[in-house]
Amino acid sequence: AAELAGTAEREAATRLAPPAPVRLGDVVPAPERVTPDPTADHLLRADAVIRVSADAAALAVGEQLAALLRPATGYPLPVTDTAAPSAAGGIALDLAGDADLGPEGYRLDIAADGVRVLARTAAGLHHGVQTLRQLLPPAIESPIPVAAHWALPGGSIVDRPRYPYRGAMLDVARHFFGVPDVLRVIDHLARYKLNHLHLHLTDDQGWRIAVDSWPRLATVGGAGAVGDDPGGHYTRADYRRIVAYAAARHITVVPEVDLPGHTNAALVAYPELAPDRVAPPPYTGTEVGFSYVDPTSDRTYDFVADVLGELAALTPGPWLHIGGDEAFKVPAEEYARFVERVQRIVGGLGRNVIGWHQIAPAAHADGRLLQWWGTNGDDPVTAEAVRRGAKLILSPANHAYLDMKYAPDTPIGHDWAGLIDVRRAYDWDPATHLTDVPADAVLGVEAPLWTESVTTRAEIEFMLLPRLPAIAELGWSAPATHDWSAFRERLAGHGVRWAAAGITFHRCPGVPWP
Ligand code: TNX
Repeated sequence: AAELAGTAEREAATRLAPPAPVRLGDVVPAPERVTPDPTADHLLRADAVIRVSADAAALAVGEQLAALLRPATGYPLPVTDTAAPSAAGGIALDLAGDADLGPEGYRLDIAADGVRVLARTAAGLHHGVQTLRQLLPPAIESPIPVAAHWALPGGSIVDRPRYPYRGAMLDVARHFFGVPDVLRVIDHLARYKLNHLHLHLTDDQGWRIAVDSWPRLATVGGAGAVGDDPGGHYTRADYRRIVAYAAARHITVVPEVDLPGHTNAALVAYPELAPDRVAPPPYTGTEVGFSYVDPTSDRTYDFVADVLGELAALTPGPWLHIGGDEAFKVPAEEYARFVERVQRIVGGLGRNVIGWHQIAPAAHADGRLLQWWGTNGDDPVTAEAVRRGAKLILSPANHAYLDMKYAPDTPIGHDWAGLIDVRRAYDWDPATHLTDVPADAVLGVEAPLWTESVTTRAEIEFMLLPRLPAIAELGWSAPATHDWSAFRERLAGHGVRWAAAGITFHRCPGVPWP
């Protein structure tokens, strides 16, 4: 009888309910296949249960879903790995689904009597949860309970990513950002289904990661920042916290130690690495290309092996980024020999090397990735490295550099690669961007945020949003979904979400923000 009453109650609620305020297709990045069923809207109930396959990683995704939904709904949303109680309903996260969903895909079914996410992996469930979250009313972002009709639009979504590497970079060297800021950036990545966080850990102005075998790198080299702003560094425990928080959101941390240039901070700490063995003064400006570690000294390679060895031990992901950009003072031959030797060190640590595309002329190493940040897609040196086996991450500076200004009046940022409004961030195709590079050489995309002029969390968010979702969509969504006018409509709804969540963003023109 109790069950019957429950059913009647549900039916009454469905009859009285207004339609779900969000449409099934209003998702960023755009899903591959969306099949709405307006008769199947689902009303999340106060007694809903989150039922998850009995698997630790899947249960962790279930707990995160509950943590996302509890503050605004005020519902208890218990997470269980046991069969649903008789009143079914609620949300199921199932490790099942067709093989063609791949390692990150998911299927989401929303029906009047329940919601189900199917995926072959916990990563797929995680991405499905991000979609689910976007389909609830924007008030779901509120940190405190809101009285709302928590409706989800009926139908199904089948979705998987276009590229396996979808990233963003945060430069913590020019300005230092503490662990809470980095975790917050990870949240933004997770929301848009990005799966790599590249941390630019070292540069002329600061060394930001503790290295036990070379302790002065962090204590001395990490002391300053651009413009005499406060420095800082991550302890090993800090870095582990970042890695674990990212991993829980199916994001791989890619640590970068920029070599052989961009090393003034290291030289201040250890003058023995400098070509003239003399400590330079700490650097707080924003010029590039003047510093380098001595590529002809064995001591330099001890340093590189120690630093990368410690970093590899702290980093579960397969990548170590060795920088390689703008070493203007190192002769080409010496530079190539340096990069080749460092590539061997990385290989010896069982990791794949990533470098900015300046490392292209060096010999190929197995699994090597070049991060291309040019502004002109006609780049024969990079194309040649691809013919020798390199794969690419695309970060074209005139589309994907989040430190570029949106418009001439943007209060912070650069313009050396041009102005990048959200349309410019969105309107390019990774598959055809480079001349004489086949589409299958592109592993994915990354949006770097350099921080010479970025000093606070709010400024990070201002530069990220709304451009990060544009790059995320290029990395995730099928080319057939690419459509600026549809994208800006979908994006517009996210402004309300960011506002509800207390996230700063740029209300740029060109997007119909409500
Ligand atoms: C170029 S992009 C750099 C960085 C600067 C950036 C500023 C790259 C690999 N090197 O050192 O921060 O421009 O936009």
